[in-house]
Amino acid sequence: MEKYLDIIKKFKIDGTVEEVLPLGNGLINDTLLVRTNGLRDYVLQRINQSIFRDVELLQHNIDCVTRHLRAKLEAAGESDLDRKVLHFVPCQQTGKSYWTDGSNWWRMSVFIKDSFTYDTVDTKYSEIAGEAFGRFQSMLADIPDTLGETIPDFHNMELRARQLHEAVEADAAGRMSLPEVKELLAAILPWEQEMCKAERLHREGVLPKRVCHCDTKVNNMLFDADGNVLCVIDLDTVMPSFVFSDFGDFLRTAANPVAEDSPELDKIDFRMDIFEAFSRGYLSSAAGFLTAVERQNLPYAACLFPYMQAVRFFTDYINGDTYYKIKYPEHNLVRTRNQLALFTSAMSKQAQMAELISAL
Ligand code: GN1
Ligand code: MG
Repeated sequence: MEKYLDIIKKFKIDGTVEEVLPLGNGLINDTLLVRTNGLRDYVLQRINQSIFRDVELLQHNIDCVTRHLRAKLEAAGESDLDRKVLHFVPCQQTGKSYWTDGSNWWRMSVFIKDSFTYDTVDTKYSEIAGEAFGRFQSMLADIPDTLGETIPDFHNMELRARQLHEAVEADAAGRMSLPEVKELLAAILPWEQEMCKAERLHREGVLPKRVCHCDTKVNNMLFDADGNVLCVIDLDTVMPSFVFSDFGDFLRTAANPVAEDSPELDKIDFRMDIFEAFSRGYLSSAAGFLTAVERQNLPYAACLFPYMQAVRFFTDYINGDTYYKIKYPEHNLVRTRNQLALFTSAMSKQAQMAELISAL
């Protein structure tokens, strides 16, 4: 705890710190809960600068988004705003929403009390989450600020495919000779062209970029004790992207009966009940702004995200585990197999997904 106190002092917080505890299970940043004797507790995060190269841009995006969402909620007469939109605490010296000593970047936000996250959700929660993510996108549709891409081409499948090819070529960790690696590569490659459809549609001028969340994992949504959505968290990746990002990434986590790193492949079956519930919720708030091309391609989005995640985990394994936090040496390989199994299952249900979407 001692090592954090000096950092916490840089921010304008109420009360005296009593405890600093680890929080959540993110794969990128370090996240801590700061308990105080005052009215509010806080979340302290060290931003992973090797991944988010331009932290000022990242915080600029977050400042714009939280300001815009807050103003919208306020105008709609909502109360309890500090629980419905993230509130970053200013730095004492600079007033900015982060503090840096030049090598590490930190930020603090108000901890949202009596809130819950879930790693798995039922159909009821999926529908609520779908409505909430659709509303999030629609509230941000008229944001006046220009947001930058905090990780350029973050969800660009062509880039992810290229990174895989480069990793294979470089073989930095000497893993390309492993039979299981060869086998996975052979299973991944045939789908590459088909999965790069979004970029083609964008080049043809029929698929727009909109402000998206880009990390709509189930556990990035806070619920209150009664099961109502409080707010969307983890805004690091909020940036212009295809709507597929938010639709696909939620289903990637929610429609998988097991965790993304579970080795129990035989349990993996893309859950159509979750797909239907989430789509119903999402379309109830997003139908107003979606184009026909976006809507028609939602089944593709449901397949794209497990595929892209498989490619990303696999690339990291080949590179020697330099990106995602791992708990054991084969972790990224297990994650790859899991995501590939989910992708295969989703692909087999594409026609059924399309029927459901057109019926909604
Ligand atoms: C990372 O840190 P976390 O768990 O919120 C990753 C996402 C992946 C996810 C896989 C910036 O998110 O894109 O989908 O892991 N975030 C970044 O669990 O790469
Ligand atoms: Mg996260």
